[in-house]
Amino acid sequence: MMYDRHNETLPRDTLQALQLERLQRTVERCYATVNFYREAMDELGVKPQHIKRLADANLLPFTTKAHLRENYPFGMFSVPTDQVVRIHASSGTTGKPTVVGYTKRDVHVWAMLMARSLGAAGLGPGDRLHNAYGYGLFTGGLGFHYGAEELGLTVTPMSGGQTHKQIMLLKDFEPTALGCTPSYALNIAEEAMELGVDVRKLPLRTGVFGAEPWSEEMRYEIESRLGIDAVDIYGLSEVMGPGVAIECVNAKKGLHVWEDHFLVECVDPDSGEPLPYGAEGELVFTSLTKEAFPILRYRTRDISVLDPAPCRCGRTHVRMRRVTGRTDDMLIIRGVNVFPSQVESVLMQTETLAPFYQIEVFREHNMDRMLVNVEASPPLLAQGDEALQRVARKVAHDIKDYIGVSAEVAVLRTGEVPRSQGKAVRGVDHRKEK
Ligand code: DLL
Repeated sequence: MMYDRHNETLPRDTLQALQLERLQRTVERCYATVNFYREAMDELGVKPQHIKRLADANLLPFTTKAHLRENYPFGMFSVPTDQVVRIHASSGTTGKPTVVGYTKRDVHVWAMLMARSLGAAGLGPGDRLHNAYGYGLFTGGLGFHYGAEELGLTVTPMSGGQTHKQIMLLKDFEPTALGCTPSYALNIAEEAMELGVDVRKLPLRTGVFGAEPWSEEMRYEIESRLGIDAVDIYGLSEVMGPGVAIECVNAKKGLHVWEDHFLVECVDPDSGEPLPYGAEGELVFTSLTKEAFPILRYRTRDISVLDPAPCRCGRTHVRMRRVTGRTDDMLIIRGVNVFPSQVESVLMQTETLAPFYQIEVFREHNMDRMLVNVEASPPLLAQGDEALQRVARKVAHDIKDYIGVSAEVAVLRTGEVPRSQGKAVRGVDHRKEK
């Protein structure tokens, strides 16, 4: 497999010609080998030969998580299972997980795209990656692992958890890069401080964080606590895993979507109609090179905006704005749409707070009530209860001001908000409990 790094800077018309050719092959493959796609396309009266331009992608059926569940476990595979060398599955909070498969070539393409992603984050041979993404059915651990090896980094396959041990290895192995969720990075930073280890003094210089939404304010918090550059990496198992898109360390402004391997669209989450560049909507991905598990127009439920403006790094691939949240995570509070990341932005701008928070929503007497639990920083704690309440009132006021929703704010003591080992649970909606 060629490394195809030159694809990162292809002129857009050349890139789009490549996309069209790959899209046509993918659609043919899906129609010929996956019953679900053949039936869905027949129902819409679409044949592979109808795809003549990239814009014709919107003739194709959408794929949703429900479709994947209905075809559990291997019904969406496009190759006999003896050609599948790897299986991953996304956890799924209820019921059966979503299962994805990879051929040998798929694993290789993924490794190459992850290598490309880590390269965009400024890493290269000689760097050492401490990989604290979970290994297992989750794509984070192995996705980073193969990509880092492909790029020639030294990888420590630490996986998540055992935070004290993580800190010992960060000190002793002197990695230059850290991979984990942003919430876990903060957990590590906090425990390191408790153990008297100043991470800022270690050789660590880059963090590649993703798998959950995080705000720009959270980036500053992480960068200053760990003394590193923090870049945002995006991906999802249904489309491949980590490495679908990443910020370049040069600009840290929007994530380049590797368009030679994925066709990305942004659609209206309600109507499914494609939106123009610059409009906020739901990301939809079509794989262009996958063999075992090709996917057409997957509805991610992730909200973002696409920006085709040239980037100072020279890459020509479209950038997606950091994902502020999933439509599933959006809390509707008295008719106002609230993403946890919006609350996070307000909290992180309050200097006296620590970066640990969780939002709870209740319904009482037919009224929604939002409670924001957030921890005080040690200096604020030292000032006593009166000070905590003053900050709580100020934050409630700011939330009302910026987001337009009334919230109660509880400023708590260190350790009172649950710590994350992987993907943090930011919103707990008690209204859904029976
Ligand atoms: O989280 C893959 C991944 C691993 C990405 C490691 C980055 C780093 P899933 O478990 O299938 O795959 O979850 C995918 O996580 O649809 C988003 O809602 C969310 N997500 C992933 N990356 C980001 C990010 C991995 N950078 C789901 N910002 C996606 C916001 C993200 N949300």
